[in-house]
Amino acid sequence: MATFENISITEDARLLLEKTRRDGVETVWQRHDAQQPQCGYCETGLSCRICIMGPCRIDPFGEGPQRGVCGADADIIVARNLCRMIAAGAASHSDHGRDLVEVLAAVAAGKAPGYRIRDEQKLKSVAAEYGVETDGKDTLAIAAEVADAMMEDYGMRRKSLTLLSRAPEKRRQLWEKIGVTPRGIDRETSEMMHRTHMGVDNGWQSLLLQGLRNALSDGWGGSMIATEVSDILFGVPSPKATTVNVGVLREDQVNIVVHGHNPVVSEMILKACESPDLLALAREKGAAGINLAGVCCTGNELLMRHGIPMAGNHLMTELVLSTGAVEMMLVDYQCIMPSLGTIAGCYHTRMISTSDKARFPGMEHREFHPDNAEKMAAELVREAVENFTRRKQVYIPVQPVNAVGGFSVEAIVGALGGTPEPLLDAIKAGKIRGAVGIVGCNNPKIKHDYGHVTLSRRLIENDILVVDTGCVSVATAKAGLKVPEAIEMAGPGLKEVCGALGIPPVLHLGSCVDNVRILVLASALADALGVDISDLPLAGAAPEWYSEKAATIGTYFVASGVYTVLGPMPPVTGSANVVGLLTEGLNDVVGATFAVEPDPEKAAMLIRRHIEGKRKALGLSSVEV
Ligand code: SF4
Ligand code: MSK
Repeated sequence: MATFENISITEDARLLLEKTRRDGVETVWQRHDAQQPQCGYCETGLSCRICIMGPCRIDPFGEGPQRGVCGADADIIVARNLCRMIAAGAASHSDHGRDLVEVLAAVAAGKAPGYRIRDEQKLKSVAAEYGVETDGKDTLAIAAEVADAMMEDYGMRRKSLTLLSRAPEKRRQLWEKIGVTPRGIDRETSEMMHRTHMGVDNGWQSLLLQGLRNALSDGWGGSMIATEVSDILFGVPSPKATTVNVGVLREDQVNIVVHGHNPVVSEMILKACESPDLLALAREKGAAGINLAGVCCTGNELLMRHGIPMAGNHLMTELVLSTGAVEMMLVDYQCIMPSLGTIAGCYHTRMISTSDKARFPGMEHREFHPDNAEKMAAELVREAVENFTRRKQVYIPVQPVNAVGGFSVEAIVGALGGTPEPLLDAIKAGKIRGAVGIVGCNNPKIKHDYGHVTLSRRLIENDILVVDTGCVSVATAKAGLKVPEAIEMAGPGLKEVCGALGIPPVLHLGSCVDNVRILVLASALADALGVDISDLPLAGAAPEWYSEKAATIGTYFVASGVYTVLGPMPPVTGSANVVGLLTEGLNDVVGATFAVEPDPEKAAMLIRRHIEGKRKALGLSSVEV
């Protein structure tokens, strides 16, 4: 087992890891160690269990089998495995989007007490994109029609997704030309699963092209719908002050933590936490108040809209429980380790699963639906307050760090004075060299938060604006990069621009589905310059990714023209052809590629070189990297 210093760069993680050892609690890092050595066939993508003539594997050293029982070679097997990852990621985010559309429809039908349309303006602008007439119509009638039109995007009646219209014209023409324009959101995932069934698509190139289309159906479809409907129902985010790390838990208050991805449950929990009756009950039980905190992307959703503090990111979720300070953790879905129920059992924490599609060992299941959510949230917050008296020893070893979150595209453009022009001017003048979206998870294979923070620091030092989402956003906030004073760590140009605007050099754009905000911002910049996204000095990075959703995000970034550097290697090295296509060949297809570089210092160099190359091609000043 590595030392705590080698496991995480953050003080709260290290101190809580020591605590878990003292408490005899097993964590993700111990389980990762116990899995060593991990399977080399799976790591290289060379194992296949798609049918039960197998499982099969290909010997990468050429001494054992070179084809599966059906005759599939390394290229087919690797491509099929990657495509199934993309399909699973697209299904996850897009299903999350569908759940929000169902809430929108329930609100419109008057069947979702407690929920309402918080942003009519956004509803109307999205309605216009969907061709829904708004003049003289009641808000709920518009909401019903928008929900209906979005549901159509999930199906097979359309030739292309509605929100693709947000992409630059040149990009849409390119997608059309190469045959990757996504049609229905569910359709592309379903077709991906069909094509990867034994005996269907055995062209590794055609499989990967469908992988691009499937990822695009999420980025410009399901995930984009998730973000838009969240904004309509819960408000378009605007900059909010907040605090981060495990120190946001309060020794003197009832602590409730929300975890997962979908804001539908957590928004109702927040409402209940503000109830005067429940606050009075908390005081009766000896607590000074009710403190709601988030982890992972459900937390990001609340942070973006309400400034709710974040206790940690993916690899902190087990450690947060080991403080002994959490009265209740409520989970919805995605990135929730099945170990959490067991860990909570070592403390007084009550663990509640809330989604009909996500159950976990050691958790009580209390299902939320639009019609019962308000009532259920009040009941559960009451039970959390009552649990305060069962609390034993508490260990909250750090003080929270300040941060600012809530930078939707609307907020960024607002800060720029209503148009992206000032940002473009700063890029043209070379004060800002370019921008990078850093996204994704933590992974025990990479020192916790090291990839995120090191890469962000190196980029801002070199006058590159960073926008981040998901678990990265907590890492950079904990490192102090998300306050206006962080401009002191930026290069002179970025410092000047961010200083004048009063914004940090690392902007928090939200949760994992909110990566689509990066696509929208990139499109606005491309349109303003009259070029394609792939011409811009932009890049994406996922320095510590682990999930299938991150594979999908990376793929829709690349398919949208954004060069993307991954930290951990995806399981593709078993096929030189697939690796070649992803890292070089795609340039000729979509004008962007993947790169893989686990060392964030080297990743920063790759990205800077890419950005300077794009600047040069645009006729802007460039430097040798
Ligand atoms: Fe083996 Fe082919 Fe079946 Fe895969 S699909 S398990 S390679 S026989
Ligand atoms: S929560 S997908 S670990 S970013 Fe979105 Fe974090 Fe990755 Fe989950």
